[in-house]
Amino acid sequence: MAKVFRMPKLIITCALTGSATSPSLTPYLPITPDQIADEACKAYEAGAAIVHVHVRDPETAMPTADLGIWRETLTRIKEKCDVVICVSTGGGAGMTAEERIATVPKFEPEMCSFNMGSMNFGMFPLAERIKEFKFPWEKAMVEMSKDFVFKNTFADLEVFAKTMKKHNVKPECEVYCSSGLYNMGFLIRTGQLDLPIHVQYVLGVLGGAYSTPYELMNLQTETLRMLGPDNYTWSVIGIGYPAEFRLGAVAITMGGHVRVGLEDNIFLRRRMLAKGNAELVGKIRRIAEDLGREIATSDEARQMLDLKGIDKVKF
Ligand code: KMH
Ligand code: ZN
Repeated sequence: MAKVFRMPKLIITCALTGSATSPSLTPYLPITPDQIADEACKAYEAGAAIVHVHVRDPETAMPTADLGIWRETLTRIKEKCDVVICVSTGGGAGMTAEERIATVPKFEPEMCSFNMGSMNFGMFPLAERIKEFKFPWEKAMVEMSKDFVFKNTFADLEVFAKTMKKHNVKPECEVYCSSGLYNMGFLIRTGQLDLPIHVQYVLGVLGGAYSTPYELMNLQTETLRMLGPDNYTWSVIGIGYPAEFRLGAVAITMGGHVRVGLEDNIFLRRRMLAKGNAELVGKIRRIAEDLGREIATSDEARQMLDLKGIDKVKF
């Protein structure tokens, strides 16, 4: 008889605001440190164990690397709830690698994102969907993405990996297509990344792999071949609607974990905006429970991902 595969509890991550989501697309995008902290705690109460954080300038809503705004945001989230905070090192268009990694030595969070290579990152097709831009920088940012390279060279990867290791911050390896996996393999082989690692497949970016179950299966199968079953945990992001929920359901069925949130998708249903991150978390939670998968608390996620704990952060 076939062995019954006992699945781990599901870790739901919620990506609260991002840098690529234009504020003109939805009025529900959190902007200020207070709004982001509120959304983090609502997402936590809805079932998210981890929140993935970017910050924005409270006046202009533009993604920023300002460490004062970062500190305010991280402190407020920590004061309000016990969610795991995963800080973005992907940043936003125009930020240097130095600006993107600066939060790691400064705040030593439990987790941070770690993007596994350079790539095109096109948001320009969105320009046609936005009739009126709320902020002047938005149009330029969307259009410039046609000629933008998301730069994560081997030199950048080396600096990022060293900094994360030195400050004991668990990387979440963002893999957008198979080249990211092989870059990750190189970092592991050369001792720059330690096993077990946590991989986040990001599917549906224009410049990366499509957001279909086949791409997810391919990447996950290749990771398994490279690392073996005990050396990694994995999660998926499906960009846009319905990919966020469809790929989430596939990952839930396969024993992986899921990320949702306004950074990746703004719709709860076809043509219906989510009125906040908690609605997106609530929906994936319901799907998971209907499929028989239990939800992990933040402390269970800390244990599963071997995180150092919130008492060890510097904010
Ligand atoms: N915005 C997503 C497509 C990061 O912040 O490091 C990927 C992401 C990267 O979340
Ligand atoms: Zn991000």
